[in-house]
Amino acid sequence: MCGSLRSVTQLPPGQRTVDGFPRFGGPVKPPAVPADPALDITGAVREPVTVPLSVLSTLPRTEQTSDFHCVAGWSAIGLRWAGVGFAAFYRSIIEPQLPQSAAVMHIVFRGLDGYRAIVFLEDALQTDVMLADRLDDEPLSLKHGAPLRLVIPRQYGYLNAKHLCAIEVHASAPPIPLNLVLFRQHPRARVWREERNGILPTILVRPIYRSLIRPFMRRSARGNWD
Ligand SMILES: Nc1nc2c(c(=O)[nH]1)N[C@H]1C(S)=C(S)[C@@H](COP(=O)(O)O)O[C@H]1N2
Ligand SMILES: [Mo]
Repeated sequence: MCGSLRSVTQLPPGQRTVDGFPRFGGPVKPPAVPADPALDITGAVREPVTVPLSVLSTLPRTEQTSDFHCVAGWSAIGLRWAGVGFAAFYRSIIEPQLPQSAAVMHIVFRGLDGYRAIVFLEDALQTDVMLADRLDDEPLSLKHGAPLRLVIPRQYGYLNAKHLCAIEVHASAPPIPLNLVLFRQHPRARVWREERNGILPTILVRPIYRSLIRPFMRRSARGNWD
């Protein structure tokens, strides 16, 4: 009881807890994960490189327990992630590929399903941002983003890209994906500032997004995910 009380008092504005960690968004059919998964590093690098995920085992491993906040208004509490800190990955794998003059401002995380999340470098380098390959003491499931996903707990779920296959570095902001006005995502997506939408006021957006939770969850539960 004390545990749930603590979590509830720490929920960001406009969020409500859900039981467990539902799958949300993403394709109905699981993407095919290659036998030897890798990350393509592209954009403002001297030359694009392909980094096999086995390289992650050369970096220090980290663990964290954090809450997950979907922009639609549900939060999953106390997820135990394990993997590699993004800052460590950036410093030892990406930075050596940059030309000296490069001023990186944005990172694009791409998923095997074609998904793109655009994150400010400043947000991506926070100490709680991870490339996670384990959740709750199990290898990351296909449902939650195998083989590797971004965990960026202070940003809404839509920046927590699943099924990572590429990371792009950019000096200026690339165009934001998905541009129906209603769903124009906020570029920064900070949950504690309730940056839910790039255009519409929060008070209007909350009930609209909330009404989408049920249909999205129903859709996401379809397909063969286990
Ligand atoms: N590759 C990929 N990553 C994605 C998405 C997606 O559709 N494809 N949806 C995002 C959204 S909107 C949310 S809320 C979270 C949901 O993560 P979950 O399905 O593990 O609950 O994944 C995010 N990452
Ligand atoms: Mo989301």
